[in-house]
Amino acid sequence: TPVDYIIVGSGPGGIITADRLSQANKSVLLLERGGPSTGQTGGTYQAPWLVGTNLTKFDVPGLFESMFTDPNDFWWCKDITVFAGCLLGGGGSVNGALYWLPADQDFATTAGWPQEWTNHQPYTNALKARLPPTDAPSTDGKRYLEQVFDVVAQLLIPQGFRNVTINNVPDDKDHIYGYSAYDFIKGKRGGPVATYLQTALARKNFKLQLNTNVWNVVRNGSQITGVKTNDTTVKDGFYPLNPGGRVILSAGTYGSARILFRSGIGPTDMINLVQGDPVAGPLLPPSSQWINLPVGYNVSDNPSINLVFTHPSVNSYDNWADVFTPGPPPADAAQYIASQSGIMAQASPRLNFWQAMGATDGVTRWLQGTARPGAASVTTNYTYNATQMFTITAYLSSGIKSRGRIGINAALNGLPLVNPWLVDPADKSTLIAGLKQIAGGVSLVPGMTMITPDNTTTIDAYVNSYDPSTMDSNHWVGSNIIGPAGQAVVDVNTKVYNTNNLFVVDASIVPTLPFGNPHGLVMSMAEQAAAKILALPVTN
Ligand code: 6FA
Ligand code: ABL
Repeated sequence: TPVDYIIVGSGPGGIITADRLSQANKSVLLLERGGPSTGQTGGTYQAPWLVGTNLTKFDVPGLFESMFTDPNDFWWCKDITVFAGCLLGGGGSVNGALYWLPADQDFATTAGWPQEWTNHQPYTNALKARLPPTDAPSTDGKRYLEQVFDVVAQLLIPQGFRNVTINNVPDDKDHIYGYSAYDFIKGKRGGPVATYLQTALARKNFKLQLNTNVWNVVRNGSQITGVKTNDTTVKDGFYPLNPGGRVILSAGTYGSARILFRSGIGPTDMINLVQGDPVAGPLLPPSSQWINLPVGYNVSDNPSINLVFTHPSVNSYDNWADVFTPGPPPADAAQYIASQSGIMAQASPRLNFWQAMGATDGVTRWLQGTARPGAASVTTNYTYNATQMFTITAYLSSGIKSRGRIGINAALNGLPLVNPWLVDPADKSTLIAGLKQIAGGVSLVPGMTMITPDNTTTIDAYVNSYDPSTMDSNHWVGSNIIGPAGQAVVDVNTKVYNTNNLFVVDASIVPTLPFGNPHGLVMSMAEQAAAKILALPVTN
């Protein structure tokens, strides 16, 4: 049966949009290529120590680091070369859940947003009301494994940093630090799946369909009539729209770009790759109907560099190596199962900090730090005690100028075509200055040692030889950038240029990276996009 809105992808962008449109009495079909995630959604993938509960890998915050070490990693999109979540909830079901309410500057025109988007407060407030952040996710309200917080605070205080509750002062991002904040709820993964999706599911005019991969939109010139999927139970895999209906792509920065290419929308080189594919090629509209837009350009991701330290007070929690199997220390497992409290009720980060940095080009950039027990990799000639190691990841956030390009290859897999990290020389010198400042404070903290890089490697040399793929922060935005005609992919209402009824609402429309890890901004943006789409008269 035809619907008013087909939304493609159930990440943070898609779920919130679907909930708000269905709340306005539109008939909404949410198509998701992956399967269930949390126990509440019918997910069943469990750590052995959780058998007998309804808690899946995706529910338990303390299992976050095992996303990167579990050999059965079915949740990643296998046809995208960088990390992207292909399951209900998208990236929001596998991420670290660090959750920052956007600052005014994150939606400013200086950040590339159209003037009409700058009044984000009503939408951010709506988000906060549905999904309040917490920096004490354990159900007993206590904080656990806080040694890293204490040590890094000792590093920051002499450098003039102040301790704040970060989400209480979103605009205050210079020389501040605080507890890591999350969108966990009651000691479990919360996010849009546990909140917005549940209110949508209660409505008769909303339907969620899993395991349905959208290949392309079906269109007649600028008019979209529905979507083509891999679903063999419906004729031609086709899902139709009502007259006046709309398709909203929320398939993520890589996923939505690929659907556009496969629909004949984007740069010609990408559509030509689609044309060469035996399955996708014949589904393209005739080349006279191709729409040339800068899909895949203007992409950014925070460049991030890890520094690894040890301190005698720190408990690296065995570098999270055992949390999935055989399981965390028995007392921690029992505590979590009994009451969703304790160490397993939180993901790995313990402290976040921000600082404004001047740069040689006169443009301010912000440094964000995330500190956590354990380390992803250590290269050192020190002998060190692995049970005492911890990491500070330094991200360059707002103000970065570097941009890259993403696209597809001949197999139609999504991938970066031009890496977006530290292309701009002032981005690079600013991040290096930030790293040097962190490293320079270490000697003031008794017992703290920086082991990667070690004393034979300068910060400059460390950055210069850093594997670009590990500079990836998983914060990809911009492939379907919002902005003016002739420069952008979507207009001020998130409608794809030169189409009547095709929209994009996900990280891909974000013009520049916000201060923090981006999914909080993406969710506020979806609140605002849904309002703009509902207000837009139907013209088709
Ligand atoms: N952001 C934060 O704010 N805090 C974090 O701690 C954080 N950590 C991570 C992280 O640890 C990892 C490993 C990753 C990958 C990302 C992290 N992020 C973090 C970034 C954050 O998760 C993303 O910015 C956010 O999820 C973006 O939301 P979107 O709605 O734009 O897109 P998603 O990729 O989440 O969802 C797309 C959905 O569409 C998926 O469910 C996918 O399966 C589905 N889909 C894709 N193609 C499709 C198709 N053709 N047909 C049907 N469904 C499709
Ligand atoms: C984020 O926003 C990043 O996208 C993730 O990369 C980050 O997690 C989480 N938040 C938490 O800060 C890191 C893990 O802690 C590392 O162990 C892992 O190697 C890395 O992601 C992979 O990108």
